[in-house]
Amino acid sequence: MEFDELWESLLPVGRDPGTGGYRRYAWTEAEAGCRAWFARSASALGLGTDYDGNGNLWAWWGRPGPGAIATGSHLDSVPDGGAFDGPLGVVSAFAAIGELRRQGFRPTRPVAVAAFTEEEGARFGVACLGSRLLTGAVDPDAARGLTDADGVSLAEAMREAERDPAQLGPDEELLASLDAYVELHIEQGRALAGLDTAVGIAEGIWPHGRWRLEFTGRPDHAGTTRLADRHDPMLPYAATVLAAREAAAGHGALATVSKVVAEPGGANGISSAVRAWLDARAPDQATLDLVVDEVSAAAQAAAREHGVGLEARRESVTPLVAFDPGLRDRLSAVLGAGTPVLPTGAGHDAGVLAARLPTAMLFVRNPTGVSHSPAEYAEPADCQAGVAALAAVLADLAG
Ligand code: HGY
Ligand code: MN
Ligand code: MN
Repeated sequence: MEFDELWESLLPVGRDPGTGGYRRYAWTEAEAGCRAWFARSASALGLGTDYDGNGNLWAWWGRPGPGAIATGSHLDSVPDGGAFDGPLGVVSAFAAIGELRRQGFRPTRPVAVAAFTEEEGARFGVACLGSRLLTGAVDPDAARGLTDADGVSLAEAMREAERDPAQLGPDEELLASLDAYVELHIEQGRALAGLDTAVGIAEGIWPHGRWRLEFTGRPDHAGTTRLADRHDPMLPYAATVLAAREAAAGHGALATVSKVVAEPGGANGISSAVRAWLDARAPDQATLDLVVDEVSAAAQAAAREHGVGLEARRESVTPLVAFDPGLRDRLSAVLGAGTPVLPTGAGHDAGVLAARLPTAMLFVRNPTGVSHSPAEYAEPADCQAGVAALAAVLADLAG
């Protein structure tokens, strides 16, 4: 199948008709639709689909085994995500294999297409959960106990989808069979936008992480409680949002508080609790630590000032990733020495797998740089250029 047909067939799955964004959360019906699409697309190429114990999907061109070259990305989305973040890598992987087949190319090694589960961490909070479990970066017991916003655990959600959560955990045999992983992804910035090239190569990923902050106050009446008598968790929460912005601006980093839940959520009452998530990213670990320390000190000081409790918990962190220099050079040799090499602040499964095997990434130009939004976009010709680049890289690595 060619790119357009694959792309069009995935496009309607999990799209919210109101916003035009995607809500493809791990182990939901929308995501099951994506998994079914994956199996159908693999089968149209004559490839079978396997699940690993962590719920990641694998389609194999050739018999699974040592020396394999893997490609792919993820199919889950953030709330109201765009069509490209994740799916572009999976669709391009199948399209590249189709293209290589048409060219009469025969791989001398197995080639695998992977779709990693819960890459965004949108449902259970831990980003790149599928690849972290695969590599042993997350404890399977802790993972089974993760819960979504409705209190449903990962173990329950997997059982509901007829997968066995007892199988969660590192898969050394699968990892040992992979010689390299190359993930194609839409660029989540505008570095390529002004250039006359549609495809870039990733240099590395900024260290980043996600922290959950729970401010606990005392619920009371908004119309009768004197200001001096309140223990309002909304106030230290607000101070924390501003402190995050200030710390990021002061250190050349990024910090965002975007997800927030106020309990019980009455317009005429003081909240009992406010839960918020801090996302912080920086070019190096020392800067990231500094930003997080400053935000956390400000949150604690504001919580104290308002007589509010504060519990902070780290949900997921990814240290600095420098993609394998040898593999990167090989990609440059295939795509041309002038191919731009770009850093990114966005996390990827390729960054997690980098701890265990050589990994690399290709970025496809994003004219506006917008991502994690229904407005995310790449030109069809640039997507085709991405497929051609990935096909050339796979031919080089697996030929
Ligand atoms: O959140 C991220 O960095 C990514 O898009 N998963
Ligand atoms: Mn994303
Ligand atoms: Mn992604």
